[in-house]
Amino acid sequence: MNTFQMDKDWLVFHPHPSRPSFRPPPGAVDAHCHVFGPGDVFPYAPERKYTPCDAPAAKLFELRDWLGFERNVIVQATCHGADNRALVDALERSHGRARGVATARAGVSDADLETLHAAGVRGLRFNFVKRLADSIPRETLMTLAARIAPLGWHTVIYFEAIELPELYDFITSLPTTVVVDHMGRPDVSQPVDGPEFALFLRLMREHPRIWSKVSGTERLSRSGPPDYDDVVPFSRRVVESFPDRVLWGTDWPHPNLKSHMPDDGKLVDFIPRIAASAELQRKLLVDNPMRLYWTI
Ligand code: 0GY
Repeated sequence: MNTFQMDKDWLVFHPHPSRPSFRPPPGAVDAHCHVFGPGDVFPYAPERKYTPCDAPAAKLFELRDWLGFERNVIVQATCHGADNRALVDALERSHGRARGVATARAGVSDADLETLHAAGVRGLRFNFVKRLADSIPRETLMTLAARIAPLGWHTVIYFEAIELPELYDFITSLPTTVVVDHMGRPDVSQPVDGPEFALFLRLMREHPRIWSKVSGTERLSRSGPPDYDDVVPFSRRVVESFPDRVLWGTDWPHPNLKSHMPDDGKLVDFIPRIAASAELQRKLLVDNPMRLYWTI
């Protein structure tokens, strides 16, 4: 029996995504997705801000195959706190076809980090989205980043655009490669050439160690499905300006979406609209994630 009841307004992932018309290039990586539970095997964290539906590894790998991807990067979500067991289990079940981004607290031992590395973890995620995670002192995060740097790991950062001015110096002083989730969550009702997104583009332009995921389309869009037109100029700008530092992911199982649940096949069909050439698509889906996750 599952002891965890998902939140009443929780939207469950799409049961039958369509087969995408766009065929990802051979070796494509879905570089932002999660596994949840199952809660009766891998309990959700007491400090979580939401209780999701279970979204186990087997379902994720079914989706990977259906959409035409070969690999996944599984990102620890806040509902599991710093308990990475569900993530590690999924990595083991992937037989080398998944890498992970974990969450750790100050007390993590070197042996724990080495165990995570052996399982396929290559980064730590710092979550600054206030509705998702309690704040952790910057010094603690900086110390963690300094500890993972020698392992060749990177830092994944999740924040809202409005927080960027305050986070800017912290992000740029991290001693690792930094990957920003969902382009720093821009407000896409503002112009792509407006001051808010300009700051994000400046961050990327002036700091070659900073990468961006051009994922989260369904999350950022105000115009909504099926076309998510308002996100296109933002994602396109990032892909075309920084073709060697971008990653794409489904964001399955789409935690905390309240308005609609996307059809993952349609999200894959969005890719050619933001990466128009075969070369950009190969960098986004194959070369970049392989370099970051499979060469160390
Ligand atoms: C995402 C988004 C969300 C959730 C989490 O760790 C998490 O709980 O990342 C969100 O609610 O925006 O894309 O991973």
